[in-house]
Amino acid sequence: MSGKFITLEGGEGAGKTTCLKHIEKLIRHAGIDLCVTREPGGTRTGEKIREILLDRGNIDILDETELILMFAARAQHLNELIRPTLAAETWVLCDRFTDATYAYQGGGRGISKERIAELEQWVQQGLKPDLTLLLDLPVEVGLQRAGQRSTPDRFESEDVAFMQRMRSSYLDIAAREPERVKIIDSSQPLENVLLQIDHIFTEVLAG
Ligand code: T5A
Repeated sequence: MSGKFITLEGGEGAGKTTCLKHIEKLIRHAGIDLCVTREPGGTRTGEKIREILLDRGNIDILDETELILMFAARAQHLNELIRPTLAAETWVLCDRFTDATYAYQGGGRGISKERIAELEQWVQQGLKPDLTLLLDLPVEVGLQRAGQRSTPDRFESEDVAFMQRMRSSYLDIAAREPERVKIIDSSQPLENVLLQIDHIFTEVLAG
């Protein structure tokens, strides 16, 4: 037996922070032990790598460096936190995971899926989320929402074309893996978004 590994994905301004808190509440109310974490980050070393990746001042980071740093943080996260937690039969709820790499570094930056898959295989050794919720909304709506927050980080500063490619990549993954990846229409008002999540979790928590 092992805990369930659940990930939350979406473009900029999709409402992940808000939805993550709601999912956390649903799982804890069901009496299930839960660890909430995020990528890039989740460990001491991973959080240091996150700082490098998000810092807008780091304009010289190569696409390859960015990709490798994502997987470096992920290797640390898997070994230090995710695998031991799942082995202890505790569920893991992770804010972004490898689908984000396919969407941002693959779709956004144009790195080939094959290259990403090589690193995925090496670092994850077949471990994948049991369930992924993809908060999907038109790029313009997301950017408008995200724009109401503080200064944009290195990824939030990318242009609309980057965001469109990132969204398409996410939707491609969902189309290829409909059992694992559930699309949530997050362009809806928040109460409707949370209802869609409730609907999915009624089944997850019953099973
Ligand atoms: N990254 C990450 C990669 O490039 N590759 C990888 O492999 C990985 C793992 C950091 C960055 O790293 C990149 C992608 C990211 O750019 P992050 O910290 O998850 O990842 O960054 P953000 O996308 O910025 O995520 P946040 O959780 O900070 O914010 P969200 O999803 O943008 O959402 P949130 O909840 O802050 O909502 C934005 C605003 O919209 C409102 C909220 O109140 C808030 O003001 N809102 C709504 N308004 C109306 N209707 C709704 N339904 C609403 N839902 C939320």
